[in-house]
Amino acid sequence: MALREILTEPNKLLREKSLAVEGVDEDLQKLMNDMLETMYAAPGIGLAAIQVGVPKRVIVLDIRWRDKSESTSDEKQVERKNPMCFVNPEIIAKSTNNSIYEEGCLSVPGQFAEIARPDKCHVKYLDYYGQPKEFVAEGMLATCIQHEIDHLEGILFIDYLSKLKKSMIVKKLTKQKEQLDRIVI
Ligand code: GNR
Ligand code: NI
Repeated sequence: MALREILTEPNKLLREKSLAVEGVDEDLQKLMNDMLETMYAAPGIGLAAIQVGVPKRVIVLDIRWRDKSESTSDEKQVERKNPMCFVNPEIIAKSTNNSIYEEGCLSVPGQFAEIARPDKCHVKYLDYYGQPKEFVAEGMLATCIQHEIDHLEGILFIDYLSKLKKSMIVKKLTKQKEQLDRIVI
């Protein structure tokens, strides 16, 4: 496994449409393992392949579930890893009800905004082994899957904000990048 570099806005690659994967082979499984390692290290709860510069329709997620049954006197919660991989994910149905979550994105560092999205979605995909699967995501998981599938279309959560808010964020990120470039030189 290896850590990969996460691209940040503004970056043309993040606006590219990712291509469907033909089938799951060892190389693609290695990509998914690297993406999970990169996501955990960030840390984040989801990652699309294009965020590490690979324009393939692959996403990984881990909405860690906290196990309260094992809580100690300190009400510590046991966090278990629950990695999920989705190849060629497609939303085949979504609810008309929306829910609002505060979203962030590893490609839009330090920026957060409340975004409304359908609160349930039915997703069709290939799993880590290339097996066709379907499931219904709800709540935070539904938001996260839609956020990741947006990446495959070159869409970022800031695209849902007003022009003014979005341009302020992009300006900030551009400045940050220019400052980083100066330090590197
Ligand atoms: O780590 C992440 N947190 C998050 C929070 C709310 C909604 C979506 C996300 S996904 C994000 C990681 C990321 O950028 N995935 O593309
Ligand atoms: Ni993101």
